[in-house]
Amino acid sequence: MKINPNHVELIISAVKKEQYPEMGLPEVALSGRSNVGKSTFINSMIGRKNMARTSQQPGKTQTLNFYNIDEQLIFVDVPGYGYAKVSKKQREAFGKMIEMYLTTREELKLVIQLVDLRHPPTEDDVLMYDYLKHFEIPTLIVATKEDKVPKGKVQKHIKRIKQDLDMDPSDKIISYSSLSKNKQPEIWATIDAFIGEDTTE
Ligand SMILES: Nc1nc2c(ncn2[C@@H]2O[C@H](COP(=O)(O)OP(=O)(O)O)[C@@H](O)[C@H]2O)c(=O)[nH]1
Ligand SMILES: [Mg+2]
Repeated sequence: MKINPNHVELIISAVKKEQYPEMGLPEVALSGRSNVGKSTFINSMIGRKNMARTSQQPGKTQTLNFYNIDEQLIFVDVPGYGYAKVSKKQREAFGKMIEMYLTTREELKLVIQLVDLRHPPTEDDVLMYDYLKHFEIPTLIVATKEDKVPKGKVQKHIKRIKQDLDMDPSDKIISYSSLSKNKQPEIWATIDAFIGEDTTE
C-alpha cells in the first residue's frame, strides 16, 4: 500500500462508541503495553513524526484514537495495558471500552499486537494475545525496538516470544524498528492482505 503522508489525520479521540467514525473504512488496531511503541509505530508507518502522540507519560493515551490513513484505512491507537498508575476503576472503564471495540466492531480487520523484542512477553502480553485468539480476532505480532537487539540475537528472541505467547502457527510475527523502518514493506503487505479480503469478492 502506498500512503500519502500528507493525507493522514486524527479523526477523533473517542471515549464512547457513539463517537466512532462511520466511514466504513477498514480498521487496524494497535494493541500493546504502555510504552512498547504503539504511537511511534503508527508514526513510522505513515512517515510522519508527530501524528500519533508519543507519550512522555506512559499510560496517558486513554482514548481510542482513530487516524484516517489516506482514505484507505484507519489506524486505531488503543490505550496501553499494564500501566499501574491508572486507578482500578479507570482501568475497568477502559477495559470495557476496549473489549466492546475489539469484540463488536465490524470494521476491525486486524489487531497488530506490539511486544518488545528485547524482553520475554509480560503476563499482560500473554493475556492480551489469549484474548484476541479466544475471540478469533486476526492478529499480527510486531516485535518492536529491533534496533536495540544485536542482529545475531533477533531470531532467538523471536523464538522465545512465539513460545511464551504459545503463538498460533498461522499467526505471523515480524520484528521491526520504528527507527530504521526495516521490514515496513512486509508489514504493509500483511495489512493489505487482511484489509483486502472483503473487496476481492
Ligand atoms: N529505539 C527504539 N525506540 C522506540 C521504538 N519504538 C518506540 N520507541 C520509543 O519508546 C518510547 C515509547 O513509545 P510510544 O510510541 O510513546 O509508546 P506507546 O505508549 O506504546 O504509544 C518512546 O520513547 C519511543 O521513542 C523503536 O522501534 N526503537
Ligand atoms: Mg501511545
